[in-house]
Amino acid sequence: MKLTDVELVRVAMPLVSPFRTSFSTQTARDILLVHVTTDDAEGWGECVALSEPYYSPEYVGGAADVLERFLVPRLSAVTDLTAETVAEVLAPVRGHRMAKAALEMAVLDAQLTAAGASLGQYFGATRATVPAGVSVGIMDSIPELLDAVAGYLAEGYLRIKLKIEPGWDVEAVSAVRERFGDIPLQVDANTAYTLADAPHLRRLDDFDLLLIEQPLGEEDIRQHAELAKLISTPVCLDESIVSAEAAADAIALGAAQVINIKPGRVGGYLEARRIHDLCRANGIAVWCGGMLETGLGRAANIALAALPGFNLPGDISASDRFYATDITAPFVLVDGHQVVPTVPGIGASPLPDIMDELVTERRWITS
Ligand code: NPG
Repeated sequence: MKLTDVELVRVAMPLVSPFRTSFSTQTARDILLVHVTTDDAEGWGECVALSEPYYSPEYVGGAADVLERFLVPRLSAVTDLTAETVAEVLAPVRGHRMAKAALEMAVLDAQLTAAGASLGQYFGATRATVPAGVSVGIMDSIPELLDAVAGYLAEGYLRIKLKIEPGWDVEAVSAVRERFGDIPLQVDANTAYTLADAPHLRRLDDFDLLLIEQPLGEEDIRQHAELAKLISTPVCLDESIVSAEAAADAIALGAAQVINIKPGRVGGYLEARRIHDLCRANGIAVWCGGMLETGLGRAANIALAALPGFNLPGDISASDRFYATDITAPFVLVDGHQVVPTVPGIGASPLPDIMDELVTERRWITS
């Protein structure tokens, strides 16, 4: 395959309600899509970088810049391009995993479309549906939180994840447990604590949580191993796991009993697959994280989550959890599950009429 053209497309997507985490409050997204044409087929990728560098060092404007100036020119020079070689061709550019992941995803979509294969088939997915969990942001009050959780449970979500931060943790978890009983429940701190908070975090042990996600800093892998000895809630890593190497180190150190796999964070779906394989071989539980993706990223995440090692529900909610109008045909829950796409390619493509309404910028960047 050879890239013939690459288009960077920005879409503005308002969220149905503000989504507050310990690092930001999102009310709308400025999403970068990568559209490639090749001599065989076209493909779409989605960049998960947020507008500001508060979750990770990447941000959407930086991702567009590195794609235009460094990543696309490198890939355009390759004449026998495959999705499996994208990471190696882009490796001289340090970091920028979310930008690289978007480009690899677009090439993979084109390759699979040309071959008439779905992403699930390519991965060797073993399930036709995957259980969906939902991530619930930090709220202004406990009654507001309980209303939100009640709504998501009524919609069929099979697991609730509560965002926490100092001042919004034990009380919120306790209220949800008291009201909804023995539902599958987990928490996500997005690096908001330090090891000195261990005695406080230990109070969460009483609530039989599935896991606590990324309580400490991104680079504090050893400290997560220390924390894991001090609390009984299983420790799950998200931000710290930027590659299969990082996952291997975290497992060896005892820093992660569970790993959240996000393709964008680790540089693409192929690296995500390697982390799945590594965790499966080591008996580490994994689940598929979400980054407020449109239907494009959602489709691909659902296919990934259908691999056999994904043994916990993912953050793979329905399109309407975040967006009133998605850029693809909407993903809807069926008995709390998402149906794994079977169409060729990554599993979804943008609907032109909706794109026309939401696009803020389109830019062809190939020579
Ligand atoms: O379901 O797509 C979803 C969102 C799940 O909470 C979620 N994502 O820290 O995991 C996270 C958080 C996030 C969202 C992180 C956007 C970064 C960007």
